[in-house]
Amino acid sequence: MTISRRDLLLQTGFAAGAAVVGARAARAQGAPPSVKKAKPTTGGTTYTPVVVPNGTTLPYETVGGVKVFHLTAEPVPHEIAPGLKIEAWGYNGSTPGPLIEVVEGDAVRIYVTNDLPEPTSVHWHGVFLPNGMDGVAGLNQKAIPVGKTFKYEFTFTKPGTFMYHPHFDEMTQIALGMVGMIVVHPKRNREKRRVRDYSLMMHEWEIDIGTGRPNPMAMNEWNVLTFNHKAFPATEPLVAELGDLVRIRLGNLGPMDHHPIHIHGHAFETVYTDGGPVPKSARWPETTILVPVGSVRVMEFVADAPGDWAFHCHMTHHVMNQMGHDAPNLIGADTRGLDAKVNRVVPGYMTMGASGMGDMHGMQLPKNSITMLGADGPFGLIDMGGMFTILKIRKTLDGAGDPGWYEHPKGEVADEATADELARDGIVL
Ligand SMILES: [Cu+2]
Repeated sequence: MTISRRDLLLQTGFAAGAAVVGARAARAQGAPPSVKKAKPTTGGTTYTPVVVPNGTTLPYETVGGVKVFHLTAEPVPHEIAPGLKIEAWGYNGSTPGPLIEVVEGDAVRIYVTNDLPEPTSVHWHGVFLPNGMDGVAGLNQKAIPVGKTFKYEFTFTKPGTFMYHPHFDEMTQIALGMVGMIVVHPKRNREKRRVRDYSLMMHEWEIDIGTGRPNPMAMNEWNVLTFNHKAFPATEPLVAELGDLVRIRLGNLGPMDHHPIHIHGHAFETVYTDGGPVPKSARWPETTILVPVGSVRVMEFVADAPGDWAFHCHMTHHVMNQMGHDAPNLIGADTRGLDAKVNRVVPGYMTMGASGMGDMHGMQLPKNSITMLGADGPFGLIDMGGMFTILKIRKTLDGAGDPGWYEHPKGEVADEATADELARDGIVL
């Protein structure tokens, strides 16, 4: 039986759920509501819209068969997580910029207005286009002066996942958040399952504690790591029902860092890079994929195990926030004498970190910082922040929103061993 994409959408109501999520995110960002409907495009192709956790999709108008988009590059106040607000730069009130979502073969006209305090340009990373539309200021075009609007015109000739970013003062503009994703759906869709399609952009920031302006001069001391410019627990979960095909499009336009992104409970295959589709014969199963700077990796797998599965960068500093860096190493140190002395002038003082960093959560945080955020989970503290989110797989979902914590079947949660169990299995303590 052949099931068309439109049938799937009608059967599942997934598009409607995505629209709600997108609209809510758009309002939160002060951006216009996103267009999240599956709609026929050139050639009658329909597609399952990509869900952008914590983000939006760029609306368009069709004029004479051409999809017309408008990006405005501008300063954007942004909240990385509750407690940390930054002065970022982005597009259309959003950082990262809204997703540009089109279909293979679409002709587009993308207007770019520059409301930044300096010139800019837009490079369409990975897209095949005429040289003069490639966006490298000085090489392919004049930089877009402050206050001016430029026009890019080309046709998306190959399907895939690509990105956009400035190619003028790249170090500053990218570090301040001017990045975005592009999804080009294939003209012919062959998916036989319902698809949950997600887009996540990775980024790293240096935000000194108490400050709100990310430091573009940083080269190594990144201390805030994000998915779609949010640090856990502000990252919206990814959701799927058992049997769904999950596609996660990972883009890395961070300034300097590569990210080994790891999934729990499942293995995936990489089906696209920003170069195009990966042939079936060249795929292999993975649980971690390195996404280098300036790259896209698109993973696919079938959601075949219910639960709340961690999905995160495996670099341990990348699931920490600001306090995980530059702190003195006191692990194993006996600081009791020091504590007693400091207590004479600072009553209640206690040196943190002597038995590891887990005890630092819950300490009083400096102003505008997420030094040790973490989050309350169903079993206590989840002591990771930063580039961390949760894939929530359920037998059935009520819409595309957060279904809450997973309820484990009895006997399927690790817990303290009883004396009887230890004795039965000959474990001597
Ligand atoms: Cu990382």
